[in-house]
Amino acid sequence: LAVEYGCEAPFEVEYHDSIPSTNDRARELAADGATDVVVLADEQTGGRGRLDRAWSSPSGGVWLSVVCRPALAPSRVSLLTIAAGAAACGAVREAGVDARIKWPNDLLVLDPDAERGGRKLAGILTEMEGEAERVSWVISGLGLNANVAGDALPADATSLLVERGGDPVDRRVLVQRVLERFDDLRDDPDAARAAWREHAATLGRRVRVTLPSETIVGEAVDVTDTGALVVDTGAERRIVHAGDCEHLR
Ligand code: BT5
Repeated sequence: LAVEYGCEAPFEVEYHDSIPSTNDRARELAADGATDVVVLADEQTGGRGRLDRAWSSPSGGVWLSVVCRPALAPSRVSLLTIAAGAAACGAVREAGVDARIKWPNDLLVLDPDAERGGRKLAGILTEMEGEAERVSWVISGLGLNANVAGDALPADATSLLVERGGDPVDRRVLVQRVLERFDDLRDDPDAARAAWREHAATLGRRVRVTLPSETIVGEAVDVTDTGALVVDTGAERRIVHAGDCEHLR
């Protein structure tokens, strides 16, 4: 499989058949000073989502983490989640699957019959370390259900294999496209926002965003230049930096 991928510019790729978590390995590399490195695995045995949730990562997926050192303040790091989501969504759509982004980090195949209005195809986990002024490193972790059978996934999930009627994708091409797009968008907030808006399912939708201290309900109207969601509650415009977002009917 390492041969299937090869080594792709603009990132150096470290490939693993099986690893606990590419984000954990990327953290080790970041701590050693690495940058512009991608850790890519066929299978993860301890894949992580946000808030210590588990991420199923059977063989056949695209489980990858990019280490970079952008000239960004920590408050703007969500921009990389926006860039990664837009990059992944663009690449997925080139593979013939009509996915959309649910803010901040889910790629969904929309389906009005599904419990959450769509089936989850991919998720992003962004982690960082840094000072007040500037980050030291950022890791953008992407979990994309590529050539994974439906029965190996959680009930409300889907994969490219399922959506393409059993026709596997060329993961080498897919990863190459994701990384090229991410490289184009990561230093260009305007381009990242524009690409995100183009692929977003959330804009114009009525949403409920759950924060640790409160719940905000309203219409999602935009994403800011820090990657935050702008929600119009009718009474005011709220800027939401992080949280779980649900699309309401
Ligand atoms: C995410 O978390 O969506 C971020 C997932 C990031 C995974 C990548 S894989 C490469 C890198 N290395 C890692 O260890 N992690 C990153 P969150 O929004 O918290 O969603 C987690 C929820 O998605 C779980 O609680 C399940 O309900 C669901 N889920 C778990 N595995 C899934 C899968 N393979 N496909 C779709 N949904 C899944």
